[in-house]
Amino acid sequence: GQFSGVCRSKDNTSHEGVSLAYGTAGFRARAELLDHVVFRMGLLAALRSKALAATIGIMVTASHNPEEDNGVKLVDPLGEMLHPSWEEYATQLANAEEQELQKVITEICQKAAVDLHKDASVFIGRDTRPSSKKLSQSVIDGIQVLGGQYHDYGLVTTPQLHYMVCCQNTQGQYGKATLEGYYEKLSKAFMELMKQSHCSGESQKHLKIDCANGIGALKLSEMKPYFPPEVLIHIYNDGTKEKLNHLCGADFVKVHQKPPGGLDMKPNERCCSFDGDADRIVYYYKDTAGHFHLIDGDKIATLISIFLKELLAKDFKMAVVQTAYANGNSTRYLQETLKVPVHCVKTGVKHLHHKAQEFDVGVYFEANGHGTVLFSKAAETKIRQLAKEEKDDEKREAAKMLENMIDMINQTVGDAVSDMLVIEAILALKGLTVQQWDALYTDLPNRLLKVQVADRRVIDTTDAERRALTPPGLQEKIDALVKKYKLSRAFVRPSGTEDVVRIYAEADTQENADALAHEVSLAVF
Ligand code: NG1
Ligand code: ZN
Repeated sequence: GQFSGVCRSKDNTSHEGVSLAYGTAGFRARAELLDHVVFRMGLLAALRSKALAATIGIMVTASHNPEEDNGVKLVDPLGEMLHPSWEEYATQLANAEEQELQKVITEICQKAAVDLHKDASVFIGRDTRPSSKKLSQSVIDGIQVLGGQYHDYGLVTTPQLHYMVCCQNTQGQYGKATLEGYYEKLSKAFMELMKQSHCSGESQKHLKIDCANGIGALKLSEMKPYFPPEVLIHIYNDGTKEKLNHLCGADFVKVHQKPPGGLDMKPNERCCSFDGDADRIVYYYKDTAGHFHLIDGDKIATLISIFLKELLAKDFKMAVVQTAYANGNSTRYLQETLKVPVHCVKTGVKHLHHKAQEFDVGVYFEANGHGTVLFSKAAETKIRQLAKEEKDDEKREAAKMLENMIDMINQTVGDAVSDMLVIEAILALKGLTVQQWDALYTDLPNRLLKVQVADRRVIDTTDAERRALTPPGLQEKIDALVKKYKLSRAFVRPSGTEDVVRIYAEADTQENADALAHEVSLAVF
């Protein structure tokens, strides 16, 4: 029949008892459970491509999760996350029994008005996990079963794949859909901005980067020749010695609030960490007394907002989008000191991205370091026009800076390489040291915990996940615990990527934040 070949050898049958849901970051599991899932996501990518008559992306990665895990996620035509209306199809396909597969495909085709005779085009990328190569081969098998075309980019960062998909579907308007095109676009904008910077302190130029033993190291090394030799980036944890994400990377640094292994930090040196697929970044340094200072996604959003606000003409509407995990003092600083509107949305990049699209300039960051800046089409056109035609020298220079920022920022998704260049450029342009940046505000002490429960789905939340609706009584217990401490806040939510419930607490001291988080975790059982 028309689906001949849909069924695959035995190792692709779904594994009994393992039910997967397309969550915050696609599917994630131990790599050996995923072969049939990625094959089916190859099918789904082809279906989505046929439905939209556009190129769809598919990335094999489990980001910051252990090397033994893997995952898969789809990328929509403009580089966004898969549209939520299709997440359900992804879950249905991934969990279908082998003999039901054809039926499920037919149902999806009916519901989503897919014409199977249409062409399909899929871009594929993968991270450096040992299991990724074989899994991406299964993705290709899935695409080919439905007669789709594909381009396999091989080893790329997640945001590079998003960039390629966007370039392809905008007929090159966003850039060239090649790695060279990506490196050229970003490095050119960076060098243009550096020309506009007047500070040339030697220490400004040194940056140590922990690449989590992942794809970021490979891609940064590839990018290095695009910069002149005075740009001094030093790559650590490049994957040649240690395991991916093991005691290093952005997630490790953020969660443990301590430096990664494999990177020797001298006092006041500017350092940063990427995660395993290079879509997150956090900065940090050690002061002369040896204390570790984390500069997370909230402080990155703040730095970028300060810079953009100064350059943007008054009539541009700018806002910052955060999640409930944003440090309370970052929100306060943005609203009260900087006077920028702040919006809180549910965890997950798709929610932040969607909200940020409502503004001329939308800055969004998760506290863990995933984020970017979106410029509306109208704002971008206006800025490019001002950069060319504005008579006032100062205003024209400002517009030019903004134009280069637009070209350097990966607007499709958070991108550690692009964000790093943005931050480095802003620090240089403003003549700020990492200590001055850190001193903008002081983080409220906080603690993030996770606990395993029988069924995490019994917790249902509201108010951008800041309040629990179910189980009954839980929110009241949390409210009572929060009242015991000063400057306190706490919430719980089921993770979308792990089988755990996450607990977040803030308070006036670290001891109190730890105690509150612990007490809330006991209330969850
Ligand atoms: P979950 O597992 O749903 O909390 C985590 C991160 C998200 C996001 C996704 C995707 C936290 C608290 N949660 O989601 O922000 O980055 O992974 O990678 O950091
Ligand atoms: Zn990631």
